[in-house]
Amino acid sequence: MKYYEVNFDGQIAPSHEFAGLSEGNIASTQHKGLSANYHKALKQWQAKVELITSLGIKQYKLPLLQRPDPELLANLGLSIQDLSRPNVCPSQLRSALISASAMWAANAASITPSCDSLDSKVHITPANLAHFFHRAIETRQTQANLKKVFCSEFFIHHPPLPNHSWFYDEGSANHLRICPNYDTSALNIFVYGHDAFAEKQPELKFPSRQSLQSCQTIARNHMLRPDNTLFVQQSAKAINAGVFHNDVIAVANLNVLFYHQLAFTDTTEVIKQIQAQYQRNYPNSRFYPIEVTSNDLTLQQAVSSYIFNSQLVTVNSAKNQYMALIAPCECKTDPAVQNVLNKILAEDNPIERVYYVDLSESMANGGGPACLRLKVVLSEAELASLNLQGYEV
Ligand code: SUG
Repeated sequence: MKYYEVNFDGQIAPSHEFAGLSEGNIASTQHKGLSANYHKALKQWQAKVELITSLGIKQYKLPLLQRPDPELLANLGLSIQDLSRPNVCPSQLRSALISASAMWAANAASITPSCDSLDSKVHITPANLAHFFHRAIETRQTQANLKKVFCSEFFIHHPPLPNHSWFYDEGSANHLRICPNYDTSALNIFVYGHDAFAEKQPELKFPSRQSLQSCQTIARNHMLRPDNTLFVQQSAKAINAGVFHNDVIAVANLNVLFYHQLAFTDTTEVIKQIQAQYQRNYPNSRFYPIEVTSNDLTLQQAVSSYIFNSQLVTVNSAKNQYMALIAPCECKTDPAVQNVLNKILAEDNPIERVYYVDLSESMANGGGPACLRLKVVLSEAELASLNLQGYEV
């Protein structure tokens, strides 16, 4: 059966602003209170999805969440008018209630493909996004929307995990799949910031937004092969440098993993494990770990350029198949980042092109190209069964 990469982007809501709601997300904190431009944000996003489509990659959008959410307003005993009464609804609560944060669809859910699961179903768990209020309030509508779009017997919808730090879950932004091609069952790698039950907790100045327990629960519920699933801890250094999701420091596509040396607690060991597992499972294929060292790029440079939040896509051209990075244009300004990209292009690996996209409006809230999309691998039949009317781009 043929499988494809399918991208579902979140839509930009007219209430897009820079509210500084996400502690530990440096861009969000730095841009707090600056004026945001919805029309510019929309245009920038459109240019990105058009680029993806022009490369022959399947691209759709998810339904827009209603902001403010009428059900939540009723729950809080607030009227629309109350949103502009600071004595009733403080500005922080107002910003959270109208936040356009659902645009970052990489946090909408964990969706694992049918070729990975023991029951051959596509499994879907909406992320609880429980750490921040403005994100936690996405889950109810996101869950309903995912049920609307992924509506056939191919899909199993699980409820979001419980809203507690033991089960903090921020979706596919902390999940990587490695495999030789889309039709093959993959090595699933879940990346967590904290193990809720560990005696020794990492020394964090910023919050960890994904727990080991949520990763384990998702892998269990999604019926992933235990012998082909890894749980890997993010390094405290990375979180403390502003890596609030793993997709700020690592990106994978098929047999390529592009990551920073300080992405994980013991990156050398993690790569060794992936390499060994890959060779065992796919002896005829080569795994390409592309490591960027701290000498090449500091964590600060990685975070300010968002180089690892590029989308890494497979392009089928008339001549050949190659991979391309869809990188934020902020990567153009730092010579160290340019050196890294030029080195990748020159070396022996599948990445042959870098396309730059200007997403400054989303980037100012800590959302790069990869944050804006939920990447799902679907078979032809699963794709044909979706309810996509109105969600073409
Ligand atoms: O959760 N920013 C989002 C950015 C999410 C990026 N997604 C991925 N890395 N996959 C967050 O921190 C800021 C909103 C504000 O400050 O107005 C915000 O929610």
